[in-house]
Amino acid sequence: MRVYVVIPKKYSRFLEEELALVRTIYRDILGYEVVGGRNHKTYLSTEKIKKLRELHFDKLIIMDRLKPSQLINLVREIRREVVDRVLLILEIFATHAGSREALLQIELAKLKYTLPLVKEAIRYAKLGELHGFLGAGRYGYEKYYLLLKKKEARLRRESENLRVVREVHRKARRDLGLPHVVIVGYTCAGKTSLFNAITRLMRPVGPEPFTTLTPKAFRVNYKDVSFILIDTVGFIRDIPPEIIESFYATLEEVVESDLIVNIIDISKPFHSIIEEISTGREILRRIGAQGKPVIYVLNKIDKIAFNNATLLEEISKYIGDNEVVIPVSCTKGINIDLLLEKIYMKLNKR
Ligand SMILES: Nc1nc2c(ncn2[C@@H]2O[C@H](COP(=O)(O)OP(=O)(O)OP(=O)(O)O)[C@@H](O)[C@H]2O)c(=O)[nH]1
Ligand SMILES: [Mg+2]
Repeated sequence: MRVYVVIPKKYSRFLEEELALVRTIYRDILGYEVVGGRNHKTYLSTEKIKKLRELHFDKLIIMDRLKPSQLINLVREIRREVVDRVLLILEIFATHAGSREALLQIELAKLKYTLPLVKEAIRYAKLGELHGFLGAGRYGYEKYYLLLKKKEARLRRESENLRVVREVHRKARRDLGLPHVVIVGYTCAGKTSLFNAITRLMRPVGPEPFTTLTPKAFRVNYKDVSFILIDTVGFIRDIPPEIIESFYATLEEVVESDLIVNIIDISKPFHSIIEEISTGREILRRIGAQGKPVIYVLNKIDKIAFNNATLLEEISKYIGDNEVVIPVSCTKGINIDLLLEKIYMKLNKR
């Protein structure tokens, strides 16, 4: 499967990251380009579409959020499959889902996103176009729509059941009276590496985005306290609200935690660091987790020039004077003990 990637100008500073997102699913990238203006009907300009038609790729990936009508118009114009950034993120999630619950959440999110597309497609299907788009081939769009609606209801029920099970588990943990410490952060910041460094477990880590989709909890004993440490799904910029809501099941852990450990990859360019901190804060705010005690962990210090005090200072300044900020390296085990000590102090203060 060979793909061609279109990246909107607003992401031109994060080109490599956006391409990394694509590469988690599509290894064979024929080429990419950054586009500026937007056509409200087809997203891409007529000239661009003409040019793209000549190229030999199987799928067009647009790293932006398209309106249903734009997506469908593009499929008709390019005559090949088109995937936008939301559908791509959902595809990544689907391939990494490690539990029935995660898979359910993703399927639900995908349905929520594709139902309006199918509705839009019904209009065109009546004209005999769009044969097979979104997998509707065998049914015809109207039947397909009803089928998806039914599926959605079934998934919702199953998901609700699983949520209840999760709730029971959490309650059982709560009944132990142990505080909950949850690690959050941008995807690839090193959440699982930190979880492993503290628990001495070997949960999978990796350079590609969204390695972890099923959060894990583990009991940690430190001095005279015990707490439950929880790993989570990573943040990403412009995460669509539908996905946030679908991941509420896992983000609930964050909302109900006693302490948040917010981990940041400081080996990235400065503008990315700043943007990731603010993306993280925005998501925490959206899920209603603002105002909780936070420890900021600046990870991967082994990758930056030793004693790069200015960088650390600049980041700390951005984070805010009253916050606890600790530079660490999860893979080299630097300052993990210091972090544990800070967690200990914060928990004792409660
Ligand atoms: N050099 C260096 N690399 C690190 C450090 N911590 C993590 N990494 C690397 O960063 C990558 C991502 O680490 P993960 O622990 O999987 O990150 P994550 O935040 O759990 O990522 P997702 O689950 O995909 O959201 C891996 O390749 C790790 O080996 C560190 O302190 N130094
Ligand atoms: Mg992880």
